[in-house]
Amino acid sequence: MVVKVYGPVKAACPQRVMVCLLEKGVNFEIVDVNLEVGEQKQPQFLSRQPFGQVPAVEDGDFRLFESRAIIRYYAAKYADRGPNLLGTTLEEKALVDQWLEVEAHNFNDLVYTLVLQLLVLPRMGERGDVALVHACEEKLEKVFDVYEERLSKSSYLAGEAFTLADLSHLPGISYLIDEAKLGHLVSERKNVNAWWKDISNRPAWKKLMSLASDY
Ligand SMILES: N[C@@H](CCC(=O)N[C@@H](CS)C(=O)NCC(=O)O)C(=O)O
Repeated sequence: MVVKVYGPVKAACPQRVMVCLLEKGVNFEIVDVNLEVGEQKQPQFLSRQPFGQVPAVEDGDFRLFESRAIIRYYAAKYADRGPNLLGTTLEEKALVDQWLEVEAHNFNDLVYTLVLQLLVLPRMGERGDVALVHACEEKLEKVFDVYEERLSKSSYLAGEAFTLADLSHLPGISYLIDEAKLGHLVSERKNVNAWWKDISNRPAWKKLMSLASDY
């Protein structure tokens, strides 16, 4: 039975799941959830994701939400298919987890706030908070400085192979560059820039971007 991914193909969190499935060569069906009209807060969707957010997946009888839990699940379920996204040794796995946590707690919140202030609120006719935008940008500069240092020592965040730690950053960095017009945060850093060029040129991400542009 084909995996169903609930969430718009243009939204960052569902993209995290979709790019993982594409990396693993797992067929999936996208079930659109219209965030603009608040479908994610309707009882029918809340039964899949009680916090009213996308994505959620349905895989036969099994349902799961939280994008990073979902990518860990599929990386493990299809460990023998496509690239190894989890690491092999205990230490490699721990490093993947470490950088996934960094993405979730140090990086993502800042990107989320910037996108909200710079794009979502203005689209709703509200003004973004300029001071908050500056504060987030400054914090994000520091996060990228840490990445720059890390990527001067290894090709990918968790070591010498592309893993979930890198994959999980694809939607957020893409939003920063294409939507929030903050690409300088990446391009001004030699190692981060080379890493971004590498991971964003992977066939799975390119395929997802092409799917998203057709919607
Ligand atoms: N921690 C959750 C966050 C999900 C999330 O923030 N989803 C956003 C889209 S990227 C959403 O549903 N926004 C609409 C809303 O919160 O009402 C995950 O990673 O799955």
